[in-house]
Amino acid sequence: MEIKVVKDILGANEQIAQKNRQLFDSHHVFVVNVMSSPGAGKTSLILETIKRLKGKTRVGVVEGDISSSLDAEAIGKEGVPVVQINTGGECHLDANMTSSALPSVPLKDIELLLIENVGNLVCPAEFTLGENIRVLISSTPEGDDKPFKYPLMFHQADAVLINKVDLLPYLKFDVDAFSKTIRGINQKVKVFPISCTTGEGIDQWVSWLFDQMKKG
Ligand SMILES: Nc1nc2c(ncn2[C@@H]2O[C@H](COP(=O)(O)OP(=O)(O)O)[C@@H](O)[C@H]2O)c(=O)[nH]1
Ligand SMILES: [Mg+2]
Ligand SMILES: [Zn+2]
Repeated sequence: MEIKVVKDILGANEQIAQKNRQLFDSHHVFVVNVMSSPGAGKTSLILETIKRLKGKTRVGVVEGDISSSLDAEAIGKEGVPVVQINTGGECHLDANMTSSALPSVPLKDIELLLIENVGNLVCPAEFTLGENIRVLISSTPEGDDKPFKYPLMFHQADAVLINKVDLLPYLKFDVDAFSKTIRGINQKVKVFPISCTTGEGIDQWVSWLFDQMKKG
C-alpha cells in the first residue's frame, strides 16, 4: 500500500513536469536542474556560469530554498531575472512548486533557466521539474564515497561537477577513483573537476552546457 502511494505522488509529479517541459519548449528555454548537498557550491556555480554567459545567452534563475532569500539576492546583483521559491520546509523542489513560480519567470526574454534545487542528495533525484538536464555538484570536502551512498543522484545526473578542487591538497579525495565510480553507475555522465573559487574547469563546463543548449 505504501509503495502505491509513493508511486501515485511520483506519477502526478511526472505529469506536471511534462507540462512544465512543454511550456519551456514552447518558449525555447533550456532548463538545468542544479542539485547538490548544502554548501557544495550551487549558488557559486550559478554565479560563475552567469558571468561567463553574459552577452552570449540570456539567463534566468529559479532559487529553491527552504526559507530565506539570500541566494536569490546574490544572483539578483548579477542583473539576471531571479525568482525565489520558498518550499516552506520541504527538502526538495517538485514540479508543482516549479510550475507555481513560472508565471513570475520571464520565459519570453530568456534562453537558459538555471534552477537551484534545495540542498539534499536524496529526494531531488525522484522529483523531475521539467528540466532538459540534471547537474549534480559533489564537492571535495564531502568525501569521495558519495556515489556509493547516494547512487540514484549519480545515476540520474547528466553531468557531475567535482567542485572545490582547489582544496584537494588538504583532503583525502581521489578524483580518478571518484570519476571511475560514477562511470560505473552512469556510463553517459560527463564529469568536470571545477573550482568556483579559482575558476578552474568552469570554461569547460560552460562550453559543454552551451553545446547541450544548441542540441536542445
Ligand atoms: N574553497 C572553495 N570554496 C568554495 C568553492 N565553491 C564554493 N565555495 C564556498 O562554499 C560555500 C558554499 O557555497 P554555495 O555556493 O553557497 O553552496 P550551495 O549551498 O550549494 O548553494 C561558500 O562559502 C562558497 O564560497 C570552491 O570551488 N572552492
Ligand atoms: Mg545556494
Ligand atoms: Zn525532499
